[in-house]
Amino acid sequence: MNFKRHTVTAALPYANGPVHIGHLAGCYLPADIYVRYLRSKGEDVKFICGSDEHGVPITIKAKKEGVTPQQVVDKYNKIMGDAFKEFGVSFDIYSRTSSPTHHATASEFFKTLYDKGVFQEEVTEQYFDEKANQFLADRYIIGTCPKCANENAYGDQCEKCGTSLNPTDLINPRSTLSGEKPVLKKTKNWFLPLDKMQPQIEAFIESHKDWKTNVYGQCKSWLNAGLQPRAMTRDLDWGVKVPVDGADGKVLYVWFDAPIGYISATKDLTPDWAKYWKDKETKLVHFIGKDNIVFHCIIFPAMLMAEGSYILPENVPANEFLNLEGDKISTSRNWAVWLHEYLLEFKDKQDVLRYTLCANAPESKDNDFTWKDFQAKNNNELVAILGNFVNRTLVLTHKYYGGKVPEAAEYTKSDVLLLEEISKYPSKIAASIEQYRFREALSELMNLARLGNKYLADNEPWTLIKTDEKRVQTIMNLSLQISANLAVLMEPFLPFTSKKLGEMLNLNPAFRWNDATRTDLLLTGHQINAAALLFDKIEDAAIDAQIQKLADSKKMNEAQNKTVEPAKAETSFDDFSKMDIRVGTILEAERVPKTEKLLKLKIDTGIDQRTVVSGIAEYYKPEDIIGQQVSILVNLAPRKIKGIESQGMILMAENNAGELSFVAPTKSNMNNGGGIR
Ligand code: B3M
Ligand code: ZN
Repeated sequence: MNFKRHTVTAALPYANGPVHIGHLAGCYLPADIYVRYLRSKGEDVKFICGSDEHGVPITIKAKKEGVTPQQVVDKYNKIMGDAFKEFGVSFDIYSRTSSPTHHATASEFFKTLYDKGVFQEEVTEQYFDEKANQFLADRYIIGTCPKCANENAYGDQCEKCGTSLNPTDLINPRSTLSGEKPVLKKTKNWFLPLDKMQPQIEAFIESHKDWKTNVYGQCKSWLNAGLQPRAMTRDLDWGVKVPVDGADGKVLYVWFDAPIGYISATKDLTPDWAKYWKDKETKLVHFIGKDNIVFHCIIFPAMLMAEGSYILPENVPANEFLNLEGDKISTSRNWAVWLHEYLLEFKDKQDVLRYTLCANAPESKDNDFTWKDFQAKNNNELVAILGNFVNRTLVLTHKYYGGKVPEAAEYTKSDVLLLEEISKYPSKIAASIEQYRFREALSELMNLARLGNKYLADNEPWTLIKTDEKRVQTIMNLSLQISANLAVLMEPFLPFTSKKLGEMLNLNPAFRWNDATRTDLLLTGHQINAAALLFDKIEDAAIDAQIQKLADSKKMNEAQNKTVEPAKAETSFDDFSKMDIRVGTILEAERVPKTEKLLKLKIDTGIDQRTVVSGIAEYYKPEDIIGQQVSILVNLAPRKIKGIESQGMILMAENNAGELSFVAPTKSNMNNGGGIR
């Protein structure tokens, strides 16, 4: 079926932290590529997003930061919206679920279902934290997943296996507020009878066997397990109030209100919103991460079906997860590449990240981002292939023709083949994009640049210019046309570079996707602008700094997570004063061969000079500590370490990153000289 228009949504991220590469790769970048492509095709499309500002993730964050939930969402709505904009994610609106439009829309939606008698009103026993005096919904409760035994599954979902859960499904539940075992308490809630709706939902899923296998497969496994009624309200105070009598102190379940956020955002965008949600000729596509599949493929469609006047999603292209340097991205462990930090360190290189994340997108399985690969993709692909081709073309055009497009005199057989090849790229790339295969689409785009590069290398205009000027004109004309086509076709993937190249070519900005089938986008005599490099090499130092930053993050975490040893048993003053501690000076230091940690030191204790073996090689280099004053326990019984008799012990102190340093006299007490006793 052909559609008249498109509504494309990207998951509303919780407004509880800045944006990292995992967000971008998982859903916002593919959605943006898709939408930019549709726009370039001249399609009528609305690209909808905003922040998800309700639910327990927000209240937990507020508690952690010691501020109100409203302050949390105000702060992060702005930070996240700005980051998306800076990376060229071209939403038509970035809205928020705390907006009055949203509260009204979600409320009304609930009321419609309520009035239609869709909900089952039920008093059930829910977990309650007596210490915090609060019901424990969703992320306020964790426990063992009954399906995969993950010990930290949330009350509404296990993030490990994706199963959607109710708090009462958890084995060994505990409150995340107090850590206590919760008690059961009666409360009334409104349930969506998914069990009764199963046949309808099943028919819907079955009509979409074309969905990505990971998405279709997950849906099937839920359906096979049998859908259960699910509470659409919660005993919480942050969210959209339940708009019916007898519901004081209750709000809509965040996964009820959040997807309605797509609708309210569209309302905020255009008075024509209903067309984008209710007209059967609109194609609705949800871009999400894999942990949101059940909500977008089963629960939200069930809500829409029950309401009755809305269209259902045509596709839900969910990505898997992106890992970072072999480890799961984690906000709490600061194991992430934050977009705002990236921009400070790699100024104006948004497209390099977009390129790497798309080339490595976790489309069909979890994937890994590594800094080395980022560097390689930049240096070996963007610089060496795309940048190099365009640069050679533009520089030679300036050199030979003062920047005026030369006339293509006569095409050789191979030129004709090339022209044919070029004209196929728009449909090749389009086919991949329309099937949500963005990696494949991007690699086809690069193949066009490769084609151009090879054409230059095979024809060597720089050699030919001495013997056959006419031929060079054709070669350069064709290379310029390829550059122009690249500028148009790269736009969805690399919008910043596309703009830059378009400006350098002085290309008519009205050219769109279908124009790139042509090979005359630049007319003979057309004046191009000065050439500048599209990409530059990223040096090892910049990459090493990023790797070091992650290593520091890991160290910091290990230090924070280290359990503090309990205090040792009491000791007496007499025992303490048996220890003879003096200040000594290191005279000599050398590594103990075949060990990682040990240094052999010669120390002047004031009484004598003696040898001490000390485990400090990780923290100090031998050459740096000659002359250093240290505290030394001189009456410790000598013992052999690696065959060397150690006659005492150097006193060390440990900081909270677990690093050791000498306990040494400071300048102010050094004058006192002698041992401290
Ligand atoms: N906020 C979940 C998430 O950020 C959720 C998505 C809502 S989409 C309607 O993973
Ligand atoms: Zn699980």
